[in-house]
Amino acid sequence: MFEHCSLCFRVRMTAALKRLHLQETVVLDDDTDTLVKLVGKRQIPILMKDDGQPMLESMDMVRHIDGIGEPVLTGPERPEISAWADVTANQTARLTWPRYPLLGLPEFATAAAHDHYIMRKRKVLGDLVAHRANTQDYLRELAPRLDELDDLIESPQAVSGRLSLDDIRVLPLLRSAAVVKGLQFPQKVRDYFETMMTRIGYQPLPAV
Ligand SMILES: N[C@@H](CCC(=O)N[C@@H](CS)C(=O)NCC(=O)O)C(=O)O
Repeated sequence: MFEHCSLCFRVRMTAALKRLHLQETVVLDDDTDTLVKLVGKRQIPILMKDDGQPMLESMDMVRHIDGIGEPVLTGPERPEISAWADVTANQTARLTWPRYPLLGLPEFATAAAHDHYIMRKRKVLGDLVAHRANTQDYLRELAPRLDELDDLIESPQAVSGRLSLDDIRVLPLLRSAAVVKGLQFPQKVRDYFETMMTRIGYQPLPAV
């Protein structure tokens, strides 16, 4: 996993909700070899099951972990939440990707790993510094999205009323968005974020 990766956080939060131990290994951003050795390609997250078999899709990993013992993600799922998550993940990338390498995260612990990330993200998004300079514009554009979520949240304990895959879709995106210093969550979004992070026992990432 990478510490900054929201898809990895889906898996981590599921294990935490289930009070199951998940042995986490953060790889350096340029450590493609380890990933290729495990699954034949560069992809994150990878879950190595207890039987030694790897899994590659984060939602499959979530379902697998939730299926151990009594499931907890049994509440309703709403198409509006999936749609919100799809749009928001695209919209927040230009705010979050340029910030991750500033947070002192373990996947960027060497200069080579750090530069590897910068180079590969620059290919997708363009100049990361220029994106950081546009922060205020991007935050203005994101505000209606957060208001939309505020209207959709049914409870601080579960976005759709009872814990479900909807929480797995939403919470990791909020954790990522919260790396933007100055980003204000609307009241219900803030309550939901704080309640859920406390429940799973994770601190937010630093904000810059
Ligand atoms: N559908 C996969 C997508 C996984 C994925 O896109 N992972 C990204 C990281 S967020 C990745 O491996 N990117 C390649 C890279 O980091 O070089 C899942 O949900 O697990």
